[in-house]
Amino acid sequence: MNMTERPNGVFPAVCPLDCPDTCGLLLHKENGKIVKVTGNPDHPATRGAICNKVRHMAERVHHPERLKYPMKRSGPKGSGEFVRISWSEAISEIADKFREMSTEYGPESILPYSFYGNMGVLNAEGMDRRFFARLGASKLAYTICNSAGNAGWKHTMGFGGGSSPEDTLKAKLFIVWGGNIVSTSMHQAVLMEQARKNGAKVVVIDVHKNLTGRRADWFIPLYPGTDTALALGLMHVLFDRGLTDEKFLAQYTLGHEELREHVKAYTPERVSRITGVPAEDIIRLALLYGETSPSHIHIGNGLQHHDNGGMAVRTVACLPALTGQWVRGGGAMKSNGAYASLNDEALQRPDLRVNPGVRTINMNKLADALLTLTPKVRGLFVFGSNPAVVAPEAERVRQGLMREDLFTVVHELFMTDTAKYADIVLPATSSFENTDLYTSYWHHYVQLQEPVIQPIGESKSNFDMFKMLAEEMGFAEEAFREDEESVICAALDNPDNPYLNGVTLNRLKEERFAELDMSPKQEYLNRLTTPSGKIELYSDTLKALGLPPLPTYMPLEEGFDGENRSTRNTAYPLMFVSPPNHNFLNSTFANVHKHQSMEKEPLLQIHPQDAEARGIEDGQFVEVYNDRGVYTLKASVTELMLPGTVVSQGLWWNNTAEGSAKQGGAGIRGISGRRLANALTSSRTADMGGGATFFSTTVEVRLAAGAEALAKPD
Ligand SMILES: Nc1nc2c(c(=O)[nH]1)N[C@H]1C(S)=C(S)[C@@H](COP(=O)(O)OP(=O)(O)OC[C@H]3O[C@@H](n4cnc5c(=O)[nH]c(N)nc54)[C@H](O)[C@@H]3O)O[C@H]1N2
Ligand SMILES: Nc1nc2c(c(=O)[nH]1)N[C@H]1C(S)=C(S)[C@@H](COP(=O)(O)OP(=O)(O)OC[C@H]3O[C@@H](n4cnc5c(=O)[nH]c(N)nc54)[C@H](O)[C@@H]3O)O[C@H]1N2
Ligand code: SF4
Ligand SMILES: [Mo]
Repeated sequence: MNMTERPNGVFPAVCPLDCPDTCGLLLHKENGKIVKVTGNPDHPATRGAICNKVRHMAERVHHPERLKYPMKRSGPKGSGEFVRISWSEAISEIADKFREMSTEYGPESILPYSFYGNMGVLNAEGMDRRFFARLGASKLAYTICNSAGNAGWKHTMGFGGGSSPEDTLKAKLFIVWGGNIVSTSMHQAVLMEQARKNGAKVVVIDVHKNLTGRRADWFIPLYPGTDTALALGLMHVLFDRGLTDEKFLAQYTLGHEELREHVKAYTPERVSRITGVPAEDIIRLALLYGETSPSHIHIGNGLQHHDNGGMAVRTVACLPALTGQWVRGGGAMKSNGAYASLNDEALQRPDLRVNPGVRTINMNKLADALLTLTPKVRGLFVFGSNPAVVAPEAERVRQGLMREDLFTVVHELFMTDTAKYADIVLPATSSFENTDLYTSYWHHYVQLQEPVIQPIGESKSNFDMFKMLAEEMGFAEEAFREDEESVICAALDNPDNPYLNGVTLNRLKEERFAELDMSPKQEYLNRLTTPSGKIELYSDTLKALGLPPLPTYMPLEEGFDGENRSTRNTAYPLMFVSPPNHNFLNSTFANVHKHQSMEKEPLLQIHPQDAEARGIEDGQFVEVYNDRGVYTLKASVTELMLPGTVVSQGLWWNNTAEGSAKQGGAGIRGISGRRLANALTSSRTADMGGGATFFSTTVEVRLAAGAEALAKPD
C-alpha cells in the first residue's frame, strides 16, 4: 500500500521550499490529512530540526483557499472573478490559444515564467522545460535570485561549490557577509553557534542588524552596495601588513601581483568614506582575518542584489585565497549547488527545441517584456512563482498583466496576486502530493519525495499538467510520456559530475538520504574550473566582458555614495533594502493566517535621525516612494542601520492588505497606497549574470495622509 492510501501514520518527506537547508521532514497523518509536520531526526544534516514556517506547513497544505479546480476569468482582468471549468476545457483552450499564437506570431510570442516555489527538479525544471522547448516558446533567464553572485563566484573560483557545511563548525572566525542565516538557513546558524562554542568569533557584515547580526560578537554595519570596497580595504591591510599567504598565492592563484598593486589605492580611510565603516574597524577586521585560521566566510544573497553584486561576491570570494584559508573549516560558501548538479540534458531535453536561436528574456525584465518588448509577448504561462509580488517594478508588472491582448495562464496552489490577473487558473498539487527529486544547495544529501496525501481537489502537479498539454498539442515524442521514476534515473545519471557517483533511485528508496560522493573534494583546488584552473584574482574573462579584470569598487547606479555623501538623485536620498522576513518564504505563506500573525505586519525600519528629519514617530504609517511607486507601511524607528538606509523585510501580497476586499486591494485601513516592496525596486540588471538589483533602490519617506489618527491605539 502506498503512503497516500494509508489514512494514518508518520511518513517521510522533503521540504520543497527554496531554502538552502532542504530538510528531511516527517508528515503526521490522521484521517488522510496532514495534521503535523516535524523534522526527520534521521536526516544527517538537518537532524530533526525545522523552522517555524514549515512546522505550520499543514495549514498551508490543507488551507480552505487551496485552488481545487481549473477556472476561467469571468470579470475584468485582475478582478479575481472566475468560473469553474473542467480540466479538458482548460487544456484545450490553452492549446488552441498557443496554436493560434504560434501560427500568427510565432511561438516566441509565448513566455514561460517560473521559479522555485517547489524545488523538486521534475516539477520546477523538468517537464516544463521539455514542453516549452518543443513548443518553441521564448526562453526565460532564471536571474531573480542568485545569478549575479553565482557569476561573481564563478569568475573567481570556477566550480560552484564551497566549504562543506559540517566543516564550518571547525572555523575559529565565522563571518556572515550579507546573509541572514538565523532566518534563511537555520542549520547553518546552528553550526555557527557550535563553532562559537568551540571558540570561534562571529562577525556579521550587513546593512542592517538582522536576527543574525543580533547574535554576532561583532556586527559591522555598512552602506548598501559597498562590500567590494570593504573587501578591497581588507586586502589593502592584509598585503600591507604581510598577512598574506605567499606560498598559497603563488601556487593556486592568478594575478596576485597585480592585485597587490591595485589595492594600494583602497586605504582604510578612503574605504571608510565609501562604506561608512570606521577606518580602525577595517584595520581591526583585516588583522582578525589575517591572524585567525581556519576562517570561514558565509556569503549571503543580500550583497549581490545590487548593481555591483557580481563584483561584490567575486571580491569577497578572493579573500580566503589571500590568507590561504582553503583548508578544512576555512574558505567560503556562496552556494553548494554544483556538487549535486544533475544531468540537465536528460532532465530538461533542450534537444527538443524547435527553434534553437529563439530569444531569451531576463525574468527581472518582466515589466518590459509585457509592456515594451517587440515582438510582443502574447501568451504568459506562470507556475511556481508569484511575479506580481516578487518581481521588480511591480506597478509596471501589473500594468502588463492587465493588457487585454495578453493571454495569461497561472498554475498555482492559491489565488495569488498573480493568479488574479490570469485568464485561466489551474490548480497545482503541493509537493507532498507528488513524486520528485530534491538536491540541496547547502548540504550534500539527495532526497526523494513520494506522494503522502491524495491531490487536493482536482489539482495536478506541474509534471502531469505539462504532459497533458503536450498530448493536447500533439507532441508525439517519448519525452512527454516518461514517468517520474524514469526521469529521475536520467537526471541522476550525470557522467560530468563525479560527486553524484553512486546516487541512484534505488539507493534513494532504500536509504532516503543519499550522500554525494565527496571524495573528489580532496582535489578541490585542482578541480576548479576557471579558464586558468587557478583562483582568478585577475580575470581575462571579465576583461573580455568589459568589466574590470581585478576586483574594483563601482558605485551603485542610484545608490548612496559614501564618498560624495549623497545619492545620485537627490530627490530620493534614502536607500531602501527589502530582504526576506523570518516567517515567509519569499511571498509563500503571506496568505496563511498563522504566518501572518507570527510576522504581524510590514514595518519600515528607519533610523531616528532620518525619522526626526521627516517628523516621523515610531508606529506611524508612512509612505515610501520614488518614481516607480509607493509602499505604505508602519514606521519602526530604530538604530539597526546606519542613517540613510531604510529596511522593510518580507514580501507581502497586496491583496492581503487589511480592508483589501473592500478596496480592491489598494488600501491599508483607509490609507491609500500599496503593500508591495517591489513597487519601489528597479528592473535594472546587475553587472554580472543578468542578476536582480532589488536592494539598489533609492526612496524618500513621508508621513502617510491620515497617519496620525491611525497611529493611535485602537
Ligand atoms: N525565512 C526565510 N528564509 C528564506 C527565504 C525567505 O524568504 N524567508 N528566502 C530563501 C531564498 S529564495 C534565498 S535566495 C535566501 C536568501 O537568504 P540570505 O542569503 O540570507 O540573503 P537575504 O536574506 O536576501 O539578504 C541577507 C541580508 O543582506 C543584507 N544586505 C542587503 N544589501 C546588502 C549589502 O549591500 N551588503 C551587505 N553586506 N548586506 C546587504 C540584508 O540586510 C539582509 O540582512 O533565503 C532563503 N530562505
Ligand atoms: N524586494 C525583493 N524582491 C525579491 C526578493 C527580495 O529579497 N526582495 N527576493 C528574490 C528572490 S531571492 C527570489 S528566489 C524570488 C522568489 O520568488 P518566487 O519564486 O516567485 O517565490 P514565491 O513568492 O515563494 O512564489 C512561489 C509560488 O509558487 C507556488 N508553488 C509552490 N509549489 C508549486 C508547485 O508545485 N507548482 C506550482 N505551479 N506552483 C507552486 C507557491 O504557491 C507560490 O505562490 O523573489 C525575489 N524577489
Ligand atoms: S524552509 Fe528551510 S529550514 Fe524550514 S523546513 Fe524548509 S528547508 Fe528546513
Ligand atoms: Mo532566492
